[in-house]
Amino acid sequence: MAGPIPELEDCATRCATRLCAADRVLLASHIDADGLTSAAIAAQALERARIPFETVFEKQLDEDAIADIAATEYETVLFTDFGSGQLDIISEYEADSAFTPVIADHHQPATVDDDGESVRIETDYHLNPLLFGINGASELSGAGASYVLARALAAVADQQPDQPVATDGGTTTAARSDNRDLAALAVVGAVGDMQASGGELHGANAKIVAEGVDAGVLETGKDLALYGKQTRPLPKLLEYATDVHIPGISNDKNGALRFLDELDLELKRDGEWRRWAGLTNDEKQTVASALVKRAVSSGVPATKIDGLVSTAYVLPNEPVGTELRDASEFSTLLNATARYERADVGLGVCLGDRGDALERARKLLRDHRRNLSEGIDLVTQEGVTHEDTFQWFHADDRIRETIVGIVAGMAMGNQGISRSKPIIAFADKDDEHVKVSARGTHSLVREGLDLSIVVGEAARAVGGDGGGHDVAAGATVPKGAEAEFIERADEIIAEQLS
Ligand SMILES: [Mn+2]
Repeated sequence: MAGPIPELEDCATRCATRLCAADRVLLASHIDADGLTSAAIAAQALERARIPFETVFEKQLDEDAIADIAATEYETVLFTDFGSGQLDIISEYEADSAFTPVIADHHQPATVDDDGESVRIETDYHLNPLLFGINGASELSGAGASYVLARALAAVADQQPDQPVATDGGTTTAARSDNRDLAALAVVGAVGDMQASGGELHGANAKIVAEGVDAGVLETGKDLALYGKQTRPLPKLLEYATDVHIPGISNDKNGALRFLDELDLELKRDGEWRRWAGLTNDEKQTVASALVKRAVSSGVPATKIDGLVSTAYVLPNEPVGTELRDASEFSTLLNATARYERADVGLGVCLGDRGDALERARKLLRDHRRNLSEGIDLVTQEGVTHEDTFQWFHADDRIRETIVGIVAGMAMGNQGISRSKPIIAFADKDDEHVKVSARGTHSLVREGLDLSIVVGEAARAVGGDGGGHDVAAGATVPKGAEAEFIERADEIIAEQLS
């Protein structure tokens, strides 16, 4: 049986064969939307292959976490959505025969320094697109790598003659499942890892999408590129859509209402605002054309207007009007569970728990949104301090360090908070450390801003560490080092934007 990504086939089969040889497996995964879907895919594949396993989650796979894993009785550990970057530590345990690692990841593999040359660390069961010429940032996620492994597991387990065939009266026996139904979760993971650049998934991801469509667990089509098509009431869908700013609608409650009112459309049903997913195709067309017309007439450039349409990934077996039906809303729901360290809840939802787990996940997302809006209000009311090249605020313990970066980004453009300067936020991490989060805009990045360098260098200058991306980065610094950090950051940003 051919897998979805030919380049990875041999490696995936080798990993799957190793897993099938194990008495039991410890499954360790990252806590975020991609890591949760990775774990859910791997868990279902292991179960269908009748390999006993237990699942653990880690926010960061650091030395302590790996030591804890090594201290368990498990002789085989499957790492998903992390492991590659920690291969330097993992390989030491492997050399000591503490456990055999099997890795399905898409992050940059760790290297060792050999006389000034960085050398790749060899390990037998390492499934990572980067080792096979496939881009791990844009073409395959951790969930995608796990899916490739799951497909191979189905094929390998199917060939094992001693596997008793399930006789639960179902039409498809678990042992014979080809695991293509797990493609929907792989797509949710990829979307959660922001791999749908330019409005759609590419390369290896696109091949997984095709398998999901074939298996009947995915539908794709061009649709409005707005977040919340399943769950947001129409006026909120338009008001909160800020990726493409449409004057008089985006961020404008009354404007969005007026725009809808002027259309010949039944806006409410049974006293409730209708949602995009519940509109007929004709009604969708009416709204979309009016939206494009408004964008054109208010001078939004054509390239931006193209961005109003993108590929939607729909999970057709989930009920209309729920987060779970839309890959992007599904991944947001999972991220909410991850952000508050409720991986158990996120995993439950991925595994099909539509009762308790789904209820809890929704509550976490509601609470998260409330925390964000309270955070934004706080920053806007208290204002920011303007340095020459950037602006900053210190939230102390009033905004959680896990969301202070998002709050900073969302507050940009509010009263007194500029969009033409980067913003840096501080929040207490623990008694001795402060979390630093920096956010910029794409137009600042085009002018030369690279916040990963700013935050990394300034943090290391004051005894901390950090990094990230050009447009968004973070660091941890010792408490009390903020003033020095600000001074260093000001110098570096000045150089970048000069
Ligand atoms: Mn990932």
